[in-house]
Amino acid sequence: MTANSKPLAVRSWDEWSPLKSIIVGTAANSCFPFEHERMISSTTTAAHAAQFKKDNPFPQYILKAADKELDKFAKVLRDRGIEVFRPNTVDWRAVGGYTGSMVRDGLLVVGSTIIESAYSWRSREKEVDLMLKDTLFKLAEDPRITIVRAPKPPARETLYDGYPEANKVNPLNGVRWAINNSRIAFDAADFMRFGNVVVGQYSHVTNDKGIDYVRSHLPKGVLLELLDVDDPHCMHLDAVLLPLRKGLLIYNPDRTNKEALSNIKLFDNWDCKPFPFVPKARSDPPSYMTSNWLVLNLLVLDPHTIMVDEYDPEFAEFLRKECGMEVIGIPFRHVNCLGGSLHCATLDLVRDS
Ligand code: ABU
Repeated sequence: MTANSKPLAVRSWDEWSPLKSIIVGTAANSCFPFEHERMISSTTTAAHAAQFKKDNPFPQYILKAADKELDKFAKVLRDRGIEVFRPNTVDWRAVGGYTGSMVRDGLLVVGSTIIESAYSWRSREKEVDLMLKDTLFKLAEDPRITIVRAPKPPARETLYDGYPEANKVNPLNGVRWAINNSRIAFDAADFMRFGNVVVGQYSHVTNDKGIDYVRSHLPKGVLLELLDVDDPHCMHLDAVLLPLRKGLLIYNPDRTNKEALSNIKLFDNWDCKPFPFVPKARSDPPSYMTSNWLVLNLLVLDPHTIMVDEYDPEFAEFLRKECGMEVIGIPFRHVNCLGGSLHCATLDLVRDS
């Protein structure tokens, strides 16, 4: 087989086509991220804000249990014939970093183009390099794969300068974004893939320059559409939208609605269903930085199969009965403590479409 006839190790255009290869995060050594006070108050849970300080690892019992959950998740995927890569183990405390568990946030894969996040959280600046130098960067040596590395951020952080005048507000709720527009900033998880359309949102970590930058690096023919999202703690689109297959989407009715979705032409002929219940409260183990809407943060394996957190059996039943999905439940409560659920903790590399 010549290099050019080898199947591409990175090719994934949407969130639902049959999954063939994926990265599953690791929890070991994760620390509370240490960021500007305005960022912490905008994106984390007020009751836990004091824990977001320098050199503060998450409790060991949470990290151990989270790694067990992630290992089990990886095994279930492997048992189904999906290739699973795991990140390097990193001493996050030693490097002033955060975690290896939320791999979705750092890289946006659109086809065979990988766009690295220009993180506004400086604790995440080296995350992708440290976690993935032995996996993703090796795969990306194939010249058919384009890897767009993050622009180097300035030595002195400028994103918090000039507040409040320099910061825009979210027009839907009047909440001022935590960051200004002085440099490119975005998290990959503020974007979701729908084939030749990527849907994105502004958030406390994604600004105008970030949106323009992502748009300019998308593969030819892929359009970026923006969704206004009504969430005072706005950060990441994958607890707002859950596409199950082409034409079928569950949305978070607290943050968006049919009218906002109808501004995106792609959804013209889609069945967009609101999440049908009040999501269950999550407090033990603690939700340091996430909402109950993690219930939507799930991994679709193919257009008729989805992996869910076994904590939400009511929603699992809805997905089975009303959406025709086979549902595979796994425990994930301790991974949730670190900032996300099954979608956040993964990065799909290959989906057959
Ligand atoms: N990182 C996803 C968090 C989204 C949410 O808590 O609603």
